[in-house]
Amino acid sequence: PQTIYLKDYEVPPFLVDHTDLRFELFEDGARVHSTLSMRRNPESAAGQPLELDGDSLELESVALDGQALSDGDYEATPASLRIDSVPDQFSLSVVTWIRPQDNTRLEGLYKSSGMFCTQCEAEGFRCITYYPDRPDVMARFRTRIEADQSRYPVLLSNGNDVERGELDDGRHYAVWEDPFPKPSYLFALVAGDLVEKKDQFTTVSGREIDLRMYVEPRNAEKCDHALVSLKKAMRWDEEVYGREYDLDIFMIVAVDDFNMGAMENKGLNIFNSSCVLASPDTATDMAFQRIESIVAHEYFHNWSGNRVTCRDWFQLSLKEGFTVFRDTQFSSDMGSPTVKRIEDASLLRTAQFAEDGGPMAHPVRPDSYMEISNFYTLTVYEKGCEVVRMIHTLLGPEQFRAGSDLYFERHDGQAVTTDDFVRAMEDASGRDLSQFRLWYEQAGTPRLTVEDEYDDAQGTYRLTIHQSVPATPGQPEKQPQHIPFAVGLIGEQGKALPLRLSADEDENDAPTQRVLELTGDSHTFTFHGLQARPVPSLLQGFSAPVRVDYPWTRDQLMFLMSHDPDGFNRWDASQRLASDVIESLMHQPKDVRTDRRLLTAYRHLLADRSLDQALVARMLQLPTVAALIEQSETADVQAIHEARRRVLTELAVELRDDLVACYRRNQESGEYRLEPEDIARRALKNTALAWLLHVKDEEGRMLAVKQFEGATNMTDRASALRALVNSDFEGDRQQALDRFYGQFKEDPQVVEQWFAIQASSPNAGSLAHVEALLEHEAFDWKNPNKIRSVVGAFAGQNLSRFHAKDGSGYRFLAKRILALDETNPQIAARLVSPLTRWRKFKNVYSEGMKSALETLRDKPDLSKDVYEVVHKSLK
Ligand code: DPP
Ligand code: ZN
Repeated sequence: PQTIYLKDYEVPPFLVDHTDLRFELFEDGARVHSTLSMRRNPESAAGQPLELDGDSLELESVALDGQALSDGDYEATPASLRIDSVPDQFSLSVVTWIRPQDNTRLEGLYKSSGMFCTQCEAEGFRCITYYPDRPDVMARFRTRIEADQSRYPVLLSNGNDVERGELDDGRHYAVWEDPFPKPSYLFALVAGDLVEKKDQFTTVSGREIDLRMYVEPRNAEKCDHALVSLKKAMRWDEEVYGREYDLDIFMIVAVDDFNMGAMENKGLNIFNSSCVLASPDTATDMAFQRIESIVAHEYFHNWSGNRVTCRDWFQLSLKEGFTVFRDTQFSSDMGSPTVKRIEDASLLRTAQFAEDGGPMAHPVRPDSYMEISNFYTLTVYEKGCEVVRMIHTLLGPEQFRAGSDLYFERHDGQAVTTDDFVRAMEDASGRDLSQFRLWYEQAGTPRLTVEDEYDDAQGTYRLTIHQSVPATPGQPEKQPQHIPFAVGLIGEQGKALPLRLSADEDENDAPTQRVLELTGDSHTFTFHGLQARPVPSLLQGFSAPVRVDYPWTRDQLMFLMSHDPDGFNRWDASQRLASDVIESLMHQPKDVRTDRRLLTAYRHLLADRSLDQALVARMLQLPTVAALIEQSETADVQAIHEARRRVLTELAVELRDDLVACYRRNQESGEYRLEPEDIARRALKNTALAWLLHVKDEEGRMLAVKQFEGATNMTDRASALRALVNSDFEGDRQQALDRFYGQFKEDPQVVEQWFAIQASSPNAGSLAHVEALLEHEAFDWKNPNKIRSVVGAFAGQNLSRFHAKDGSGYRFLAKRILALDETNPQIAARLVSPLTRWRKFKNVYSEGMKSALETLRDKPDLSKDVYEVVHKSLK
């Protein structure tokens, strides 16, 4: 496969003013009539031939300005259509035949549970018709859909519904017109037998917007949460960013078979069912929160993505990084900001840091790719979000808002670059972000090494910070980056001390948090007027996506856990302390006990009613095996898993009574409410339950069974099930699994949870059991959610089983990827990811991982998706 480079970007030789589509949908295929009003781009070199993108297309006819062309006038393959000589302005009409029914890649137009739907980002539109399928070609679309009326009563596309009518043979049609020019990746079509849920939103300027959600009839009761979330997001975007919705209707459709989480098509968002449908009986608190944030994310794209879009796919983070930032701000405003920050930072520190340290490491703005689908990554999304967050930190909220206003005003209707975004921020604020741009250009996670020195006689405290950015593939040398480093100093009584950077600064004017700006290899900051050596609270709020090394003592970490005014750093201290304790137990004889201090810290936490209980629930979670792997130099997964289990066992045994008390205190009765206090209460209670079952506590077992049977919501039911599945109570485990399946087998979203709970369990999820799940009646290789909930959960979350020393987990994964590569290469390529970091592991693992990658490499006709990941990983 070919590598595409950012440096080769050229403006499109032809532009499309108007795209007129007519779809005839049938049971054995679909005929697509497209008429494009095109003209040469005045900014492009003259005389270029017309070349359109295609993918797996069967051409039926071509006409130029109404004149049918014959074979010699053009060159057509399933992947391209070329006409050497065209006038400066013309209309091109093309008819293609496609087979949505056989489309297992789920790109372009395909069928899912009997309905037609589309996924065009990034390059799916070319699977529908020949087109200049690139985001910098923006056209006004008019779409006519024709289909059987009884099978497909609902016919949807982007924009406004302008005409409908009946046709012969029981068929009907609908015409949709989108007044906003858009790139082809934002095109969408849906045809199916769906129920409509209606709602309304009045915009800030008083316009009435029709909100409509379309789902299969069995899901009619699962729409409320998405609609409520949508209205909250619409209001929030007006209030916080001054963005008003622009069309008269906004539609959301849920489909079961979907490669991504959701898609922001203009006016017609299409969602993976698991990211939009919810009721208290079927969705957990986590699912409710995820849905709220994804609905908001897709809605926010209407401005950050659709009105202003990307010039090319190297700029993907322009819309994704900014939109993720917007959705994290939104979620933070809707719930607990500290907990939201902890969730985002843990994902970044485990998964994104891993990506940044592996063979697929790439900058937030990549400079090359073979298959763009492989670049919908944690780096582009999550690190991209952190980069925008740092701009927000450096500029402050007012100037950031001014920059965002300027960006939207300046670029509305355009396809632009991340550099245009940064420039708008600079122009609005007067700040120079030239060095800051390295965040978009350099891959790898910067490492900060911090040293300190206290001078008793002077009453000064000096912090010296060194930065280094590691080498990554293709980038051996790095320059220092511009890093906002938020710090505080905590005094003896747990008081946040004033940070005086000079001796003359008045104590009362000095803030207790400062954002130090690091730009060079090393900096020293001196703080004045300190009576005693303080404890530093570093990188407060995780102010930059970097690693921090500082030789904290366990006593200092204990101190920060109970005193740091920065909630994020309290959690961080708990994780550092627990990691340190776990790591020190690795390879130690079995009779070496866990440091008592960890026990004391957890006992205090369990009893602490003054702290945000959602934060307490988070702090009680031991670092995951994935996080511990990421923190180690060369990982020994089994040793990590064992040491973590030992610590968990000891904590649970010693704190047994505290856990039971915590459980009982947080046991709720009464109606299910999705308020932060209730969510925190359930989280705490269910953590306590999981710990009790981990040590086979009899009372815990009784509580779990009772909770499982009496649960009034899925959070409690699934948590009890998970606790039983992760326990050694094998009889109860099986009974609960059977009852759960019996009760929910008609509901795919719940069955996916049932699969994932088993596949990710170190106890229940043996390889043999996971293989058996693949044979289960509810498993379906055509459905990405099922694949993710069994194969993905096993390889991504059941790390002690996946990394079996005999290599069986790796061989299992490779075999499944090989089969999937034939049907859905995008999903196949994602599943390679757990193997890519083989160099991070001890030989006993890495050899097996590498040999699994070699098995993949040796398959003939590998898709370019899998090819790219495998070849880069073996390099
Ligand atoms: N639908 C995906 C997202 O919103 C890709 N744009 O991130
Ligand atoms: Zn997005």
